[in-house]
Amino acid sequence: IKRMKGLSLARPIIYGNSATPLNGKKGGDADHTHRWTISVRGVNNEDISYFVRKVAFKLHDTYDNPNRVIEKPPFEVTETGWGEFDIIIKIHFNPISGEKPLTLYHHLKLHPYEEDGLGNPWPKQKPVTSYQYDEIVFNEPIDSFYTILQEN
Ligand code: SLL
Repeated sequence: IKRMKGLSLARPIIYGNSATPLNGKKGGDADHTHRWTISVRGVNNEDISYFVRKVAFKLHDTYDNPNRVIEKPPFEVTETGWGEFDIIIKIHFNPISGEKPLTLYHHLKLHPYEEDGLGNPWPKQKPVTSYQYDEIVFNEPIDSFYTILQEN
């Protein structure tokens, strides 16, 4: 195994959630108030599967099968529910890379802030989003993985 000494490469990702109130529409259970999607994706929806092998989303234990492993893009989970909680996101990289999985945390956001910052209440039934930009840095990547990163 040859490593690219002194080199590092970064790849941008966006992770987080969107949520829409169900407004009484049929969701899952009767007490569910929102439909939401948690996702890990590339900037401008760039396909990240050349370096991401799979993504595991660990949901709250109130969900059936809370560990959701997504093996191909889009790396996302859509659910309905009633509450906010922390989602543990574990990104597994292309096995060629030899990189350890990366763990990220995201607080699922369902409810908008109470006001818009100008003193006006935020409409309760408006969809909300909570996304973060991040850069995954690969330090001294294995040469074959370096080639894959550069070619995509
Ligand atoms: C809270 N600490 O109390 C948080 C927990 C859990 C939300 C929120 C489950 C949906 C289902 C669901 O929405 N859990 O039953 O499938 O706010």
